[in-house]
Amino acid sequence: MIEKLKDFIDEVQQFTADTKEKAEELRLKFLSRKGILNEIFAEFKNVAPTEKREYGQRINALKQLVEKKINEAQEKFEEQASKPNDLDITLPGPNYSLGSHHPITNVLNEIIEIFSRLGFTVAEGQEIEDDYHNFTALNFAPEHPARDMQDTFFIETNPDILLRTHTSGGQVRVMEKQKPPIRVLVPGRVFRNEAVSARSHCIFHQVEGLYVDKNVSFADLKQTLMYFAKEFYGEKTEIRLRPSYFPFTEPSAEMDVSCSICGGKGCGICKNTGWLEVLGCGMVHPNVLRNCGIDPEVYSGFAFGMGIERTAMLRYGVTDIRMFFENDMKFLSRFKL
Ligand code: 2NL
Repeated sequence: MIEKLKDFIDEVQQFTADTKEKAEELRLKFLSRKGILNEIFAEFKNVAPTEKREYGQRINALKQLVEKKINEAQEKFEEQASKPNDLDITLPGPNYSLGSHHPITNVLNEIIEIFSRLGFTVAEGQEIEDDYHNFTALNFAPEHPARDMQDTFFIETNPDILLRTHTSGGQVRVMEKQKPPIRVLVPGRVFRNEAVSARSHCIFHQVEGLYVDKNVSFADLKQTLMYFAKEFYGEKTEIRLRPSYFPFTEPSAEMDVSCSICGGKGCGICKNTGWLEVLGCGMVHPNVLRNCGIDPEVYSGFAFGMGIERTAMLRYGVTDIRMFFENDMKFLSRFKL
């Protein structure tokens, strides 16, 4: 009997709990209800009276040894769990991933910054406009094709309310409220009922500018836009004005800048012309001034408008306008500063 106990003590002494499972195995084998220790205690009554004392001492020693081994193992595992030994707390933490402005915001801010140096301030119109501010005040004839459902999104229940097709209604509202001199930029989202493709979208952004005062001339228009072109597209940029037509300006023009990609020599971007069309402009039509309560005999003005997506495509070499609306993280992260 005593020999058997000695063997168990040897066995437990040699035991090292390298896994939780092994420690649990040891506990089950010795300490559970049907475990070895209970078995040995049950044998106690059969032990010869002379051996009872030694037998009892060895049982206690075995029990304490098993408990000690299990406690040691538990402490070791707890320590490992709370302090994984591969964690180096002196290493720098992961970098925060900073967001960035949308490329449309970047380009718009740059345009605003340039014109603000010439005294232009910013006004915001409203995306939901009425027919008067979007068309009538701007000298659109009653049957003008832009008023067609095909081109403009109207509110179904009220054909007088629509999604603005340009930001000009914003300038009309400024002229209604404010006396000249007026120098204002109106940026914003505009809507056209058109098929979406790589080159055009039914939603896009525009920035328009308006300057009204006494003696504002076409020369002022040209000089202002040339300053903008050189600031935005580069010092060496040249401009050219071609005659055009808008209901709200007379005369009207389109402005081209010398191609900033090839320097005017001709390339794929400017389709070998050396020129890029960047904005429309003109002298504010007398009817428009009159509609806004400004006397065209006393005041004159110029106005211009440009598409921001178009401008951003040129600036960043983006070939599909739809990329600006997809919120594709790979695309957007290209514009981190
Ligand atoms: C373009 C052309 C243009 C205007 C916008 C304007 C506004 C008022 C009066 C007169 Cl209130 N004109 N705006 C003038 C000429 C051209 O935009 O191609 N935009 C993308």
